[in-house]
Amino acid sequence: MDDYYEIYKRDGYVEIPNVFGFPIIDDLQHTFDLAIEHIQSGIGAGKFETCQNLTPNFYDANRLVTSTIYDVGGDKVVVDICGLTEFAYGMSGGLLEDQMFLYPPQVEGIVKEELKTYYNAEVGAIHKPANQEIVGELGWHRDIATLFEDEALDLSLPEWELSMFIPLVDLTPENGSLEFILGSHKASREECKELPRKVALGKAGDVFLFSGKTVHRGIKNTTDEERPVVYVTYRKKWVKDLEIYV
Ligand SMILES: O=C(O)CCC(=O)C(=O)O
Repeated sequence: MDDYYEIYKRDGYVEIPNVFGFPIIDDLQHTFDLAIEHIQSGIGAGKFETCQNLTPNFYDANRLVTSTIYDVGGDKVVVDICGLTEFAYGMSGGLLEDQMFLYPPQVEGIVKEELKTYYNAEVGAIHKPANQEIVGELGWHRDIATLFEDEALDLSLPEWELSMFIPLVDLTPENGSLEFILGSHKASREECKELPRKVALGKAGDVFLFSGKTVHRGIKNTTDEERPVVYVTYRKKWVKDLEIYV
């Protein structure tokens, strides 16, 4: 087992440096900018229908209460009350379908080891606005949709979902990084209270890989620069992402 995999298994979360070079980060930033500009201007102009088919996530119940979901050309765009915009719109084609992007060697081995076969990769992105002073942080949650509405049972099962986050800017404690509870992929909500926490502080080009079971939250962005992130979620094909696609 390599070192990154060992950390992933222990903490449910690992930071892997220098996975993507600057031409790729620039390309992602360009794609991201085009998509978010289309989304934000369309929302501003009242161009998109809102659709209310977000299903409550057992591990992130607040999401349903605090989000508005727009239909942008058939893709769901989730806008959270704290201004976070999560979207798959525009995040396809070209580089985003390249196997070297979806499965960089440092990540591919871990994904394969965890999910074995019969999984796919979906790309999405998250825009976090600047100057989030008044609004709150995205609360602690797991990304998985529960399989059996039973936390202990879900946690005892093999992995069915992992995500690779790719910050497009260097992350600092101020600009809206993510915070993880280490070991929480194997721990109940109660047990999580005793576990150590870590704020992910990667540079653009680093990635962080975490289990869908790992409890995490988004931190406020108090800087005056927006915080863009692209992510790839690896999921067994028999699981539906109930949170967005039902
Ligand atoms: O981007 C963030 O700050 C939070 C994202 C997050 O927690 C999620 O998408 O599950």
